[in-house]
Amino acid sequence: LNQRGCVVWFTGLSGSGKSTVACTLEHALYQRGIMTALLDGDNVRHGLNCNLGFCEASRAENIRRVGEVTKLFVESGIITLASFISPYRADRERVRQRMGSKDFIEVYMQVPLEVCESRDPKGLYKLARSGKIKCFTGIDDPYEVPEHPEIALNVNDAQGRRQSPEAMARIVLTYLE
Ligand code: GGZ
Repeated sequence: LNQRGCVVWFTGLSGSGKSTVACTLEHALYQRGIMTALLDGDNVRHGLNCNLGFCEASRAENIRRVGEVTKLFVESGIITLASFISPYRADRERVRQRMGSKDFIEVYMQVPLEVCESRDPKGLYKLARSGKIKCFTGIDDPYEVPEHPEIALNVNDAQGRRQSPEAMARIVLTYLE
């Protein structure tokens, strides 16, 4: 009955697996009877942030609003999972400062662009390469790698094998425990 809130903030390229791991982690927390909230582009950019695009200022505003929403959740004692590219270090750091550092767990999806691009689940990289989408992160828009993330999740494990979303979620879970 004694649950403290915090935000687990997933950052990384499109196709790096942020939402998949966040969803897997949410399921694991749910099974332990822990209340969670999951915020990602799908449920935020269609509603709260439907007026925002992908220029630097819009991304900053996207992350700022999400940061404020996660703060409200965390203050209610909820473990909040946020899954956003959040490509700018300054935007992520601003959320961290707002939250109070101890409640902000930055999880960097350390997946090379080539891997994300080869997955291309929505065909967006293909569109970006052909110039049909402009300012696509990793192609013609920047991604600033986290310098001191609490957790960096590598595509491969120590033996060089691809890690499953379950294995990655377990790493975060162990950290939370
Ligand atoms: C990056 C874009 C873009 C551009 C549309 N750049 O793989 P997805 O589809 O489902 O996730 C991406 C999502 C990124 O939204 P975020 O709110 O996470 O971005 S940020 O944190 O930078 O504000 C991708 C899709 O939106 N998408 N255009 N130009 N991703």
